[in-house]
Amino acid sequence: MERTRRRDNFPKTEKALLSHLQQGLLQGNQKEVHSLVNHCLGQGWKMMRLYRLLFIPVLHRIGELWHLGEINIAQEHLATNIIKDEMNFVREATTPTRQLDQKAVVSSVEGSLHSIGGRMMADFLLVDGWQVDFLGANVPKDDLLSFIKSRSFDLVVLTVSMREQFPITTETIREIKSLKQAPSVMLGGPFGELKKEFPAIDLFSNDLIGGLEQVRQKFHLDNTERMQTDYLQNLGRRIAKQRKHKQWSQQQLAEVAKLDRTYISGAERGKQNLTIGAIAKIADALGMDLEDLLVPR
Ligand code: B12
Repeated sequence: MERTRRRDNFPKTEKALLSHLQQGLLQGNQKEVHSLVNHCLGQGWKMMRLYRLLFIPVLHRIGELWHLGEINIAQEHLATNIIKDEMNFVREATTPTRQLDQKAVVSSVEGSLHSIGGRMMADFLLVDGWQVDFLGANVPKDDLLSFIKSRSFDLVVLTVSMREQFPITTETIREIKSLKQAPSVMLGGPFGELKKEFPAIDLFSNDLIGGLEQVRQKFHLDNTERMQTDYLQNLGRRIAKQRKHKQWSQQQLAEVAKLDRTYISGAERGKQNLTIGAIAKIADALGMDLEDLLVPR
């Protein structure tokens, strides 16, 4: 009972959710943070939305407070580690949208202790169907090189977080690019014009979504499949909502629409690639205009 009431009490707006998350992190209240994340997942939030609207901004706010001396390193570490735990949870709770043959390795350059941006990029690639090895922070250049040589990667994703790391980054990229059958290299971090500093890189970005889009373009992995999945899931939700509104069972809807119950069940779960004819029958049975069912309002 207590659980249900608390879940329902989470703020509605993204801004308020972000403040709530920040408060939970600063209090070190992992349970509350976890409930909030669970709540968002329950509301249909996807990994990318959670990272983009909550995790990244809250880490930036925490960084700002640390920079201003309003919180100490212990508090910052606790908050960061709670977010890392929640990222693990979200990753486990997310099913990749497809399975690709492409392999990537994601690593921070030697000397960089910042690994969360790279972890997030690795998660986006995983969900996008890539096979990913995530190495984390501060990987010595020579060890990274021998790791890359020992497997065949299509893409190496590097994070550089501070200017002091530029010389070792240049060196790392040069050595990767001189390998036989060199993989593509993406460089990410907070800097704008990385291509000027590192002409040998294939892709660069100072934001994660932009980075993912570049990877999709470079490897010709368009997202029509993902769009179809999302569309079918939303369509299924609209069907289920209208059916429940009429207080019908799936069997009742199937009978009126002259379709099989398993077809209706698959459609509501977004698992059935519906024909226009079937959608028309369902719309008709539910007393809806076809357009109202096809197009979200
Ligand atoms: C957590 C944290 C740490 C943790 C890191 C833990 C970990 N496992 O990663 C620890 C405590 C280790 C740490 C150490 C340090 N930190 Co620190 N840290 C942070 C903090 C609070 C959050 C960083 C974070 O993960 N953010 C979330 C990620 C997703 O955001 P992001 O890093 O900004 O990444 C964005 C872009 O850069 C880009 N991006 C990043 N990586 C990648 C990768 C790819 C492939 C792509 C495409 C894009 C991309 O996309 C992201 C989203 O927009 C920031 C505050 C802040 N403003 O970010 C400071 C911050 C980054 N740290 C800072 C500093 C100064 C340090 C230290 C030097 C402190 C010290 N005196 O020891 C050391 C650095 C040591 C080193 N050699 O690297 C400064 C950096 C300033 C700068 N760039 O010059 C910041 C900004 C804090 C501040 N306001 O001063 N830090």
